[in-house]
Amino acid sequence: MKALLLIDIQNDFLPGGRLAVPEGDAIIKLVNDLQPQFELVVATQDWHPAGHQSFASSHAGRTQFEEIDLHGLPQVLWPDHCTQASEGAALAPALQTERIEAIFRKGMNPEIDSYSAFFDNGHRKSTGLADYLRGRGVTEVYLAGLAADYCVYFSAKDALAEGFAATIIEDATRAISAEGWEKAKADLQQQGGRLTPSTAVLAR
Ligand code: VGL
Ligand code: ZN
Repeated sequence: MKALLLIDIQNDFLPGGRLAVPEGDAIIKLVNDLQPQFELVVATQDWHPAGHQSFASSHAGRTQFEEIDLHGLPQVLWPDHCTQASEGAALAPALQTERIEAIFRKGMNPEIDSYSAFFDNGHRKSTGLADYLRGRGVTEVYLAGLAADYCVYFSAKDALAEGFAATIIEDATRAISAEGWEKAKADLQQQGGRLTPSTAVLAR
């Protein structure tokens, strides 16, 4: 069984949002068109408390997009984004939600970031997504959403590690950094991950 994972399609990652991904809005129509091709659609939301330690504003004298060491892990310092229940954290209004069976939230622990839909960045705590998918008979996941080089990439990587086949629908994602995305793709392919254009999925 194949599931579609819609990663962080939230206002703050769209143009005009607090952590805007270039052309992030361009994926939404495509994502809506893709949903009927899957028996199961699951979404995630980045969902940070105010004062989250991934926010540059939580570190005096630090600037946005700088990298620091946070409790032993490298951490990019982001603008404040996706604060719990804010407008920025809401799913994009143009995203069709009626087929989304479950929404997994992540990034609630203020001390650690959580790019992947499956685990926090230290792999300490699971979101429960892997067990949920296994319980629904899923063996293969397809990924779309934002941002390609962060949350989509780390979700695909963890999906592979959890034993799922993982395919990123390449035109249904956009990256923060083009260079970071190139590296991420090479790494994923090396681990057995796949990339596909949406045309191949829509033609099924
Ligand atoms: C994301 C940076 C910080 C993402 C979330 O959804 O890719 N990126 N928080
Ligand atoms: Zn975040």
